[in-house]
Amino acid sequence: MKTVEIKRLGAELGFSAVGIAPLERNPHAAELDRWLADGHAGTMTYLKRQAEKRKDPRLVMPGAKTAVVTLTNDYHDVLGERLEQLATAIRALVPGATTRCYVDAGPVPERELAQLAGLGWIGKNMMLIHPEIGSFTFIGVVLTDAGLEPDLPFEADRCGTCRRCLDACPTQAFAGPRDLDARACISYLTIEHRGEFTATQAAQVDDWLFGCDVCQDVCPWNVSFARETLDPGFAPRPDIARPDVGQLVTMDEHDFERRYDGTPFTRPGHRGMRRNAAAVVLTPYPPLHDVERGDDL
Ligand code: B12
Ligand code: SF4
Ligand code: SF4
Repeated sequence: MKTVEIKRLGAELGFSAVGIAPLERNPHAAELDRWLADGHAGTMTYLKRQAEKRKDPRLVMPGAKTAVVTLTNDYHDVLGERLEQLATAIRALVPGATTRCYVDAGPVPERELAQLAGLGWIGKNMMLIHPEIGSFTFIGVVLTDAGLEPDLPFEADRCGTCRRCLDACPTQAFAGPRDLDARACISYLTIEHRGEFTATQAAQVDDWLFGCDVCQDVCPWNVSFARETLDPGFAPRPDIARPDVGQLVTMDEHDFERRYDGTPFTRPGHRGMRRNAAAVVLTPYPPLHDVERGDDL
């Protein structure tokens, strides 16, 4: 009953889907180990540091028994607030229960938990695909020790013989189905990679300034089901949706912070976004020390 009530509250809060996963050892721990050993994580060293917890999410919050997993079809700042509201509702419903919320940043294997919570399957592009809303979703997780009844895992693999995502990737970043070498992925290069680009990396980035969605755009499950969000909390900001690439190359740190504070561009930061913009316009950019203090990129 509590589970039904939590799902109802989740829908009321604006989540597209909510499911409950049991916390147990990650059934795909070996895949994670192999992926890391192959060097596919590039400079994302935090993934190695967090590996033990990703392989056994019970270590993330001792005493936690289940994960309440949510899907939302847009960006995580708003999602974080909603997730806190859902956690508050769980604590109110189960007196004495404790909760911890995670969106993207923590050591939680989010796609695994979403599949275990029955919210969809992991596609060949590694995305969690919900059969009715596709894969343009963000996953939010509330770990809790409240005694909740878990859902059944989503066992089917609805990719079948399709391989559109693997073939469409502009940089052929997939070593195989469900095996992405992040080092060649435009999303990794433009958002997570630390350091300057080599000539090869700059060429791979081509005209992608920030992230890439090709392996989702071509997926039949998105072509059929993905819907643009109507949620006002996620309305696109024109300065982010269509930034002036030429300006970004020369923008100083102060100006960057003024314009992009609180946006996803702060993840690569001023240096990273200038580097991306320079790769897009393929022109050398002014030496960094002229315009900003050094940081650890
Ligand atoms: C590191 C990371 C990246 C890296 C590496 C991506 C990757 N494919 O691993 C980079 C920077 C490239 C990246 C890119 C993107 N990311 Co990202 N990323 C993460 C992060 C922080 C960790 C993922 C991770 O651990 N990767 C290592 C791999 C080995 O683990 P895994 O992805 O969990 O995969 C497991 C399963 O595939 C499983 N497995 C293997 N074989 C099989 C077979 C079966 C049958 C099953 C069931 C499972 C299974 O084993 C793996 C290990 O447990 C998560 C958030 C989180 N905390 O989990 C977000 C996350 C995965 N990213 C997300 C998003 C949205 C993106 C982008 C779309 C962003 C963009 N537009 O640019 C792209 C998509 C690229 C892609 N096709 O994957 C979302 C995905 C939502 C969804 N619906 O799936 C997440 C969950 C963040 C969030 N909270 O919403 N990301
Ligand atoms: S996000 Fe783009 S570059 Fe990365 S795997 Fe998907 S299609 Fe390839
Ligand atoms: S494009 Fe095809 S193979 Fe790739 S995730 Fe979608 S259904 Fe699966």
